[in-house]
Amino acid sequence: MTEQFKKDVYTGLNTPNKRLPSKYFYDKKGDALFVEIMNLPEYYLTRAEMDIFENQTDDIIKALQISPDCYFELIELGAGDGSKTKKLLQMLHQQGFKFDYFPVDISQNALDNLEADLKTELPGVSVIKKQGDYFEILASLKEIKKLKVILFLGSNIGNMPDEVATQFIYDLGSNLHPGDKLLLGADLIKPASIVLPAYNDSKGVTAAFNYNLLARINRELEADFDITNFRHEPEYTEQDGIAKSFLVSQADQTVCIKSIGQSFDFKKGERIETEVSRKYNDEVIHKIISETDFKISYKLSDGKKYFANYILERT
Ligand code: AVJ
Repeated sequence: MTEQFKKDVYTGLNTPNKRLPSKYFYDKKGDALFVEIMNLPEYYLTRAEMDIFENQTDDIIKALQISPDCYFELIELGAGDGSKTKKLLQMLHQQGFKFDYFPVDISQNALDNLEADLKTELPGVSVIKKQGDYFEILASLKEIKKLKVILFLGSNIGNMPDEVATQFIYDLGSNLHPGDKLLLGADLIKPASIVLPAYNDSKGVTAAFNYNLLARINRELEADFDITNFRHEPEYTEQDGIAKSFLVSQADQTVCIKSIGQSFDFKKGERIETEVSRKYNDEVIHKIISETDFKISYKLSDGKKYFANYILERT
């Protein structure tokens, strides 16, 4: 883990347009900050997707086209706290569907908490935790030729540039069989007046989430970033539909990262790109899916049309 972290920080800071991979936001501190973000009034994404899972649970189940007597595996990639999934699990259980729920996450801690929570809240649902890499786990599950429904929610896909997202969904398909389903959560393109505050909340939680990436490099790679010398800066235009977050150097400064054995110069105003959060419309989604072995079979969106869940079928 640390070796890969070192390598990624080294590569990212040695390119002319400095960047750091957003996946490193999520250490213990970052996980906690992200939970706070999901509860912020400005961060509409979680509530919008929750609206779909709460108010259109039946439609989701109908659109998945699974018959009540056919067993399936419900596999969630990046399960988190499972608050949205619970609505679906409850309804599936209530309607007598035969399934096991496989939450997949890199964090054993997140999985243990989710399991404990489901044990009390939905004792009738069978939960099989899978800790590790998404593709390794899917490859191991592919051997068992059971019908699969994959959940990839929260617009987590948005952290990937379109080519990477296309490859990711294609690779998911390689680990599935025809007829399997993928339920994909996607934040929709909307005006900057709504999107920007979601990445620049008034309490500064998103800024703290961004700064934690530097703090983590300080902690784990023995670096001496002075975090007060960087400022959180989000960017978004409705035109391209891509939100980005940066850390802007507030002065000419040099930072030493001991475990890499290198110093890095930052000019005043120079930016480190730390996250891409792509927003979607049907055209972008169709283009991505057309280059995979999936077809779009249904689309659900919330009352405000902020967010969509696409149901894709492996062809
Ligand atoms: C979890 C990747 C969907 O991009 O909106 C929240 C992460 N970053 N606030 C997003 C995030 C800043 C989030 N995703």
